[in-house]
Amino acid sequence: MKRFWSLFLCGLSLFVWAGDTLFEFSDPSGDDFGAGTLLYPSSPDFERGDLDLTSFSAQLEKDGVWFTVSFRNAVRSPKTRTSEISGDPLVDIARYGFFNLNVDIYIDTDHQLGSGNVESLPGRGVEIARENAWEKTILLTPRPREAQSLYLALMKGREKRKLDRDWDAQRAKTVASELEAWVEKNLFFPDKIKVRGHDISFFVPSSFLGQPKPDWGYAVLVSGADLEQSVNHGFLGQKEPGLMIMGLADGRPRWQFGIQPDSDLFQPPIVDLLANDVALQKKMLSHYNREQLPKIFAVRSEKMAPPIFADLPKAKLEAKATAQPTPPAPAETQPRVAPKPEPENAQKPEPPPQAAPAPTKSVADRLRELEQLRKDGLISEDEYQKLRAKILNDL
Ligand SMILES: [Ca+2]
Repeated sequence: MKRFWSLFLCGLSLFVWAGDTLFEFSDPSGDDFGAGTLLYPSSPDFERGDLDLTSFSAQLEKDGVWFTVSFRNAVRSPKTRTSEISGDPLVDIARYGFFNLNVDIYIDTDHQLGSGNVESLPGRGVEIARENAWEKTILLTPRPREAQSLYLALMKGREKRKLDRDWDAQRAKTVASELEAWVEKNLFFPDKIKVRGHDISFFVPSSFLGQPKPDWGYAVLVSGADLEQSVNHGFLGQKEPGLMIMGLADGRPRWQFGIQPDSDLFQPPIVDLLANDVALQKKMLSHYNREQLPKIFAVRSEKMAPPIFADLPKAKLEAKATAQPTPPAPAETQPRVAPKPEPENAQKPEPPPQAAPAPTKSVADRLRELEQLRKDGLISEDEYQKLRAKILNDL
């Protein structure tokens, strides 16, 4: 009889009801330094503590879930700020009450090794551990609509490069509709958002998420938001920009995260992540080499066993970057559309190229890329004209 009751209670705990708190995970304070050496941008729009995650919780509602991320500092408001690029009020582009951070949430719903995706969003420079391969991803970002179109444009670009000469108008159409369908099922960009004090809450409907189970795993990454990426012509020369994320640079730049002297520029630009101890966060973000991106493990419950890190071959650990300004790009070999479980002997990601400075683009190339951005709907007519004038100025 005792056995029956414990089985019954076990089964019961797999269900949650509207109004229930699904979970509340806490994260240590004072660890908003990535692997230990990240420095905040020198811009007054950032201060230590802004991106310091202190808890992640979820409340079940009738038709979805309200997730809440809390930070050590009160959430910074875009009110009274102006864009350094266009001079427009920041509230015009960051309309949801916050502007300087992104939170990525990768959810593992089935706990099957290798079932799901391990690739993170562009520019994160990490992958999700195969043990926690994700089925659903949520990106909380100050410009969700723009992030979604930028994501689609980036993925379309990847497919185009892959298909190369086989790319034509018909192919472009098919790829675009496949990508849209894939994004609708797998990625969500919340736009129902409440900012209160230190908290940002955001709603994710059950039409996307399904019925959440208490044993789902969550990998949560906090990064700096590059708000005006789509209008920053600096990225026009790069192969593939990140998705609304600030990268790393030497020293203490104004609009990027810096690193302490002698630390590795290849480290991921992740400022904080959900892990119940700081040592584990440092380990996850620093355990990588040229062929292996840092692996992020999901949090499932406070009592779960700590992840085990496989030894990395020592010979490959000399990956000390000196001039590569961005973290290694996710390997193109990992399929983004209709992903399949990764076989044990899957091809390793290509090592990032040796630190070669990106070639300076000609004015004509930059104008063509700008034209493409306008065509893709990533910039407004006004932004287009301003940037065009800027580029022509360089002549
Ligand atoms: Ca923290």
